[in-house]
Amino acid sequence: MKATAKAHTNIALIKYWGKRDEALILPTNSSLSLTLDGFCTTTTVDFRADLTKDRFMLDDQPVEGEAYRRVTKFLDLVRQLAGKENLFADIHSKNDVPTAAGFASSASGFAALAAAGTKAIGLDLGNQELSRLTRQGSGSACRSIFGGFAEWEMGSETDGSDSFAVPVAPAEHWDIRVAAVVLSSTMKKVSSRAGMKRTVETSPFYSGWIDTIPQDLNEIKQAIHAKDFDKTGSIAEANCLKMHATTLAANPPFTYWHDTTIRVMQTVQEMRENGIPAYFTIDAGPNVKVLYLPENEKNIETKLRSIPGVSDVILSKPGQGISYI
Ligand code: 2P0
Repeated sequence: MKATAKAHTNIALIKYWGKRDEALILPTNSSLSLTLDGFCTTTTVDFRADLTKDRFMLDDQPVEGEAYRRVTKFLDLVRQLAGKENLFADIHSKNDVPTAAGFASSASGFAALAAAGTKAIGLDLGNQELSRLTRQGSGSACRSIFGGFAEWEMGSETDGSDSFAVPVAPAEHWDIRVAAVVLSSTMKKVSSRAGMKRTVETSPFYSGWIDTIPQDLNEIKQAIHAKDFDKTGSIAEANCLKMHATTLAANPPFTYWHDTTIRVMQTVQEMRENGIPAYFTIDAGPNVKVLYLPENEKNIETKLRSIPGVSDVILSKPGQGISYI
């Protein structure tokens, strides 16, 4: 009872920022992302009758503690669904998501684990059902089931039955690019889980964030379908700024930005003023992701690499959803 699956990470253009149910991982807003080809996790799950507990190896190292607990807790859901509560697994994961790039490896990680785990235990789930299950491992992971652009529909049911991702446009629809700008200095990080919780509970700006999501989502989907780069980029950039504004008003206040983060943001805005279309987005960390079109790749990469405090620039294209190996 063994299966291997591969999944790619995704970058949110309309952010998921806040939970209405922490146990089931139900969001307070719908979100939309682009799955990237450069960063992936490959996971093999082997359910074996001779095991008395799960074993989890990440990049050939045994994992314990909180990361182990999250993986076994997720496999409990898989076991429950299959009616095989007493069957444990050997899990081997390989991460090709450079942690320094600031992409959440939990997105590709839980998508690959869900795909391999369900297949290994003999479940045959459709992508919608798989996305709904994956969501309970890590919210953003439910979008990585699909390639290209995907929307996580927040749903309204208390049991989470209508909260899963749906495809918006496949990777082949539009060759839009993402440069991950890696900063050389690090800072103490508020985890995205803790950050979104504090913001929901204390930020007076949070209601403003929620109020503007439906319009952002509607408009960006139209822009993606029309391959309107300026519209897609400007909505994504503004949405990112709104998310980060909520953290500044939280109690206690916090920000994920570093001085170099702001320098990269300003450089992107200057590039636009000089006629090079580029837009930024930032997740729960100091690194910046820059959206651009293939014809401007050379120019943009050179400019980003020249910013003091930038240690690397990693380029990526739209990627595919989960696959089985
Ligand atoms: C996103 N982020 O939409 C947003 C934008 C960070 C900023 O999803 O608690 O690791 O496992 O559901 O998915 C990061 O949060 O959080 C995230 P959990 P997750 O990509």
